[in-house]
Amino acid sequence: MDLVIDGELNAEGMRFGIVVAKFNDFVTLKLLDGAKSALLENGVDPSDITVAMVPGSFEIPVVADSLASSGNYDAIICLGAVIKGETDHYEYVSKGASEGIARVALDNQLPVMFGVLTTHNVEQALDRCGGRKGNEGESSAISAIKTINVLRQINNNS
Ligand code: INI
Repeated sequence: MDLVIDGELNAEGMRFGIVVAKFNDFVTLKLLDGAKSALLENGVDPSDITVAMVPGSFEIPVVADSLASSGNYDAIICLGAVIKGETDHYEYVSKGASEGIARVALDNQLPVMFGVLTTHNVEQALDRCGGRKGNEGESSAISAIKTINVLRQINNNS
């Protein structure tokens, strides 16, 4: 029979680092609220959540890497909002953030969530931080818990 490994949504005893970009904080602070609520609802102790603020999404990877390599966290949740402007800056910031975050995850063998919105306008961002399309912070927190539990099952079975 197939062995199917699936992560359950139980976060008791888990420790989380959250990195939040202050740029576009009218969006990112709502992502933070969503992420924290989801963690607390699923059993995380408030004292097991560390929040690190960074100036913009481009600075997320270096701080996420520092938290990840400390060994103090089961997952890192990265939250930002890159909103397209008139120049190419958006492309560089979103590429730096996404590629950097992916690298931090693999370099540290730790779930590092990409809760960075990359949208064409403010409306799309507002829809995704507690509006019509949910809250990306909340989804990232839930994904983090499930991924930790998948990795735990794999590592316990090997
Ligand atoms: N940072 C963001 O998080 N979102 C943006 O939309 C954004 N734009 O559009 O410029 C942004 N820029 C700042 C960037 O993340 C760095 O903080 C800055 O370039 C200094 O390294």
